[in-house]
Amino acid sequence: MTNSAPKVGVIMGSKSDWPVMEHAVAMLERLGVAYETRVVSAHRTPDLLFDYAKSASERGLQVIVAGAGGAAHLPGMVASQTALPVLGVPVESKALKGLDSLLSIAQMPGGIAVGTLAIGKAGATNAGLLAAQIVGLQDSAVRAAVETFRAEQTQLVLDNPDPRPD
Ligand code: RP5
Repeated sequence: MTNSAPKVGVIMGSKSDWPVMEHAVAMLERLGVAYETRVVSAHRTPDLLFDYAKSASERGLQVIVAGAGGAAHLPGMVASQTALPVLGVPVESKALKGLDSLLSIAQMPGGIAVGTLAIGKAGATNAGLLAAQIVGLQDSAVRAAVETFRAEQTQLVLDNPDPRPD
């Protein structure tokens, strides 16, 4: 985490979600975005969820990234308690490979919005990227970091056109 006050909160329903959600954190670190991360469970710690979501804006957070698997109620319940943008990451579940998580997060009722990302690593990575893009609307250093990342990614593909292994 950086020394400045966190602008992005990365929360997840269980420690078991970390191997996926660490990719959101890695992207925020790469782009120099101040963040905090912790376990907040919709089902096991509902009072903590409410406290976290209700205090997030006044604590200076600008975006919340919430990852959960299975009956993935965390992003939607957080969104119900804050006007901050909430990005939901469906974590792969053992039984249904994350399709349950995806549908739980995506099928919000009209009026309470959650931006739903892809299942797993790609979704977590893009949640970090999208959170940085939102923060970058008001933070020119973060915006520049996003633009540099995108340019480097493009150049990497252009520099390696041969799909065969080295
Ligand atoms: C969800 O239940 C969590 O987000 C996690 O993906 C899933 C399983 O949690 P554990 O039983 O591994 O703690 O709330």
